[in-house]
Amino acid sequence: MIVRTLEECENSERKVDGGNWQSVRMLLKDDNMGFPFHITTILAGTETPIHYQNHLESVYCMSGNGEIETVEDGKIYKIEPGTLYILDKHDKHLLRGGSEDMKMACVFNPPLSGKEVHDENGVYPID
Ligand code: 9YT
Repeated sequence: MIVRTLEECENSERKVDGGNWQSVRMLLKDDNMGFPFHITTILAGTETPIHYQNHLESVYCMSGNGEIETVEDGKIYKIEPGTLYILDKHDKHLLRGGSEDMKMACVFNPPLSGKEVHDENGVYPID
């Protein structure tokens, strides 16, 4: 069994700064669970283009506010505590922080190995 706290992960290499966001990667590929688990903060007032061409991701909002726009159809979805969005079609999107930072719980398939940051197209490489 593995037990980790957010605090100890924040004070380790598991915390990654993506500029508009920070992610604490509490569970990663080398834990051999088949999925990762990240606590991500999306900074207020930011806009981040993301396109996970090599991954599926689900994101649950625990606090804060913001919105997500799917690029293909221009639809905008409000994000607030209790909202789960599921990028089941590798959806290209714009993620916007609102008036407060958003705290999100994120899982990916396949799992991340730990150091990934978005490339110029908002993509993570396949490990
Ligand atoms: C919601 C989202 O994808 N934010 C970017 C960071 C990502 N959650 C990560 O790498 O943990």
